[in-house]
Amino acid sequence: MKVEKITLRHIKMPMKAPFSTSFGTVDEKELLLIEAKDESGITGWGETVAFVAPWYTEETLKTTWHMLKDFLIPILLNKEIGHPDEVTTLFASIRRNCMAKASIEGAIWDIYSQQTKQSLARALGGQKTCIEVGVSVGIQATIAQLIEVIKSHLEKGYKRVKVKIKPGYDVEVVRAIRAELPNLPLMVDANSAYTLNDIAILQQLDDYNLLMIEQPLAPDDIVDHATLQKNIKTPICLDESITSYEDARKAIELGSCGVINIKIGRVGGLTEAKRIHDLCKENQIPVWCGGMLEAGIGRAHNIALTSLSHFVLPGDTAGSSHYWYEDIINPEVIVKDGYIDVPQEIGIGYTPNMAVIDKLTISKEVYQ
Ligand code: OSB
Ligand code: MG
Repeated sequence: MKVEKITLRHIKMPMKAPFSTSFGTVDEKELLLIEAKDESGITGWGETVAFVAPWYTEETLKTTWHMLKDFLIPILLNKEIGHPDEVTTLFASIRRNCMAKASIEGAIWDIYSQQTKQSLARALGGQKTCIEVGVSVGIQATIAQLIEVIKSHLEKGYKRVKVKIKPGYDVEVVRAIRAELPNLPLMVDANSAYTLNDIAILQQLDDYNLLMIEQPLAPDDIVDHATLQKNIKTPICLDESITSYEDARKAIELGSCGVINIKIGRVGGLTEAKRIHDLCKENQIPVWCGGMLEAGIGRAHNIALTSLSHFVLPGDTAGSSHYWYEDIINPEVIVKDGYIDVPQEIGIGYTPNMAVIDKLTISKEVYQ
């Protein structure tokens, strides 16, 4: 394939509820949609996951735009591409900027799956026909409110619940949830809010039968996480710290984690995500698919990835209606009894809803 035309749209979506972590709150989501058209007229879609501010990783909506416009799009336009894996090689001279790379690489995978007349899930090697999903609950104003929110999600069938923690909002929160919901599959995510000085607090969490504790320490650390893992029983799940296959290999070698959360944007694309999945499978490190409050295109890519066999734990890809009044795809992503059906149609299996996309578009640029 040769990509002849790329349209970038900057869209802004109102969220049903603000989402708060230890470092940031998102109350409306801004993102870039990448629409790439090849010489035969096939169109593939991608979505950026970077937030407006760099609180999760260093990338922002504007840095992804800059990278796409000034580096990544010029590299790809009119280049003959045999397989999406080649995109990673074409981008090898560009350091990091994983979310920018992943957004356009996802559009190439979409084109490739249509060109080869298979679902994106199948093109990636995924076999599952449905995936198990959990839900991530942001920091709430009170513990009582948090428990209410959790219960409402359980009624909808979600298979596990993740709650955000930060210093001062941790052991007490988990104790209160456990008192009400002793058998709930529960985990916590700190988004790097702790240091090794907090070992005593993190050890207290061992008493509450948590599935895992996600990213307790610094986003660029795997050494202190290895020390922490030796001192706590609960498995550590790395999120921010894993930005590549190499990061994952080293973290596994050091014993920095028992679980890895794979996010397509954080690791630079589906090809790298699949390599990390395969590595974890060989090393018996369970993986699950993380979320970045994606709109429909990103959500569709997550679902396809999660169809790979070693995504053995429920992910954070909740249904469209959990986040959005109106998603940008047709049909929307539906969760039934805690499961999402993996589309079997050619491509991502959802159609971009142009009426909604046009309504949400702030600006648009075409490159050809
Ligand atoms: O750390 O997994 C995270 C949302 C934004 C940024 C980082 C994270 C999250 C979530 C929510 O936990 C995942 C989702 O529902 O998409
Ligand atoms: Mg996380």
